[in-house]
Amino acid sequence: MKRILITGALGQIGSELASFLRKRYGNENVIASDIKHVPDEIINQVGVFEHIDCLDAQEICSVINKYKIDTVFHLAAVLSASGEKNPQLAWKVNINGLYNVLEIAREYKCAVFTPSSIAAFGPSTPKDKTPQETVQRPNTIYGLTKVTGELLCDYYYSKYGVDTRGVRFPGIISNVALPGGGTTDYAVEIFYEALKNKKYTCFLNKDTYLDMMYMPDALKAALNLMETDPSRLKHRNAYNVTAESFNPEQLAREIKKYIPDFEMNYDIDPMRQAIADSWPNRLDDSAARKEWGWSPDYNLEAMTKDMIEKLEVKLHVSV
Ligand code: AKB
Repeated sequence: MKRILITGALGQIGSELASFLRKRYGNENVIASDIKHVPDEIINQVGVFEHIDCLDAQEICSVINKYKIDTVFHLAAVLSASGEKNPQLAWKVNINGLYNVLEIAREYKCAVFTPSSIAAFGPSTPKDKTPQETVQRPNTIYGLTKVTGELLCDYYYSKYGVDTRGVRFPGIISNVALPGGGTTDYAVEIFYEALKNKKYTCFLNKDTYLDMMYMPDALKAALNLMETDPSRLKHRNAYNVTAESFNPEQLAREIKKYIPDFEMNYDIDPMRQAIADSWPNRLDDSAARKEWGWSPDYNLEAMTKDMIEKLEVKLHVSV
């Protein structure tokens, strides 16, 4: 990787991936892009930025040309809960956007990283130690687009030799940008509410187990996979990765160690609960460990400690 383009760079992962990759490859070699325009107050922090709507192939093409891009981290996507509210938009953005990126990557010989998700699994998938290769019959539009995306990326690799790679991300927990429109968002919101108001009303049931990962591990996963010698990769699109699996009650208990009077309440959102119930409890990520050395640094305890320390500074509160 020498010249990198990130789509969806103002989103939860993109906001941190850009600075993470710039530290490694140099500021001028990482181009951030998004359909949104950069708010004036953060324009100086964003670095090289271009406006790209991934549904406009011409816009992608001209940026790839302008900066001689050789690797695309294609993050622009509509997440699970937003997708159920507007399935047509989710299909358009997640599938047509990816198709445009892959076609341009074929023409300009770019490598492509595309995140898949635990959403690529469905109710008939084994819930525990979910294998790398197993039943994939999701029942959300987001999940459908993720399975289709995995297959499309594999197709571009085998048919055209495009160097496509991806991971099935779990819920990502971070303290920089908020997630938007996901089912796992509770695991981020809870920290902000705990620190600001000492209480949180969770939209998922207390015993809903889901895979989760702290942002530093997610960034490491994307980078390590893209830097691995291609001869080691057998599964490409896309690798199961996880760092921790917990339910809302366990997360609340961990937060209470720092904020003893934190109060957790529940007001279940049937739509998001149904999505969460259709996803695995915990993935088996042994293929990623074996093929490119995946190994997370943060578990529930270490992640909670770091989130609280970072958010205390960001929100100007102390526990
Ligand atoms: C979502 O909840 O939609 C995402 C995901 C697990 O892909 N965070």
